Amino acid sequence: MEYLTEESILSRLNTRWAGRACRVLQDTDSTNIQCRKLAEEGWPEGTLVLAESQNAGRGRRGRTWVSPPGTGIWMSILLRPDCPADRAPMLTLLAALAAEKGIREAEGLEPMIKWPNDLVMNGRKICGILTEMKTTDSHAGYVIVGIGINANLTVFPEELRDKATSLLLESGREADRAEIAAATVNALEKYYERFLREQDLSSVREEYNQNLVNRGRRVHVLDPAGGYEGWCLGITSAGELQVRKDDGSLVSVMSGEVSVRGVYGYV
Ligand code: BT5
Repeated sequence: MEYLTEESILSRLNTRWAGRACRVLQDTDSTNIQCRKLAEEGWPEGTLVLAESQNAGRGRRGRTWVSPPGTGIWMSILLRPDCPADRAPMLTLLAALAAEKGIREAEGLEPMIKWPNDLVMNGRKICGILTEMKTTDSHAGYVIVGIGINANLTVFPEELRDKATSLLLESGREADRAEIAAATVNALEKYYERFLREQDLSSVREEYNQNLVNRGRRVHVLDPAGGYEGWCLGITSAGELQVRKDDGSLVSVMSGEVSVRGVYGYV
């Protein structure tokens, strides 16, 4: 196993600002927590924090993210987007697309996106994104985009065995963590600059939809106000998932409110 170092990341970046300030930690609570501390201290946009392991890795809504040492890419990047706070959730979708591209470029593998914040291979999760934001009034103050990629994990806790996987388990060979991390950050800088220009996902929508595992499939929308099923058409430029319900009506599902599952399982 190769240890991650700042040098191994920096030497693979082709960015102007993303990842240029970079910290690699050994064991930490959560890279999102550490990145947030740097944000409060005034570190610049693009600051990147990686860790070999996290003892308090987290998912959405207080869920836990399993982050054992030396096997994953557990990283967070600091963004300071000039946009209204209600547009920041789109950054989750951008990060998913960037991670998908990073993995494809670095490893030649083809994970798919499960809207809004997962990557999957063969129906199992290999990557999750956690976007956390500090708002000032209704403006996005700073945003921490946390990306967890299961690169070389070989064992998972019992409860994840049938829904999680890793690049190593899928491809049979060890993944190059520094290469994937840098390729993801390289892609993210490009997508993010387009997002800032357009203030939405119009320029990446087609690429996102091409990589969207849900597209053209039957989905079950788990809405607290009442679940329903329908056919998934893809995302809108605002990052909502378009679903055609069985009564013919078209709904735009916002991330955050609901979860989406395949009718026969996780995807
Ligand atoms: C996510 O949440 O998928 C967001 C995960 C973000 C992790 C990164 S790592 C770097 C940064 N620092 C952090 O502390 N977090 C970010 P969610 O959609 O809520 O999914 C969480 C669920 O995924 C859990 O409840 C488990 O069921 C499952 N899970 C936990 N660990 C996993 C893993 N390593 N691989 C696949 N699934 C996992």
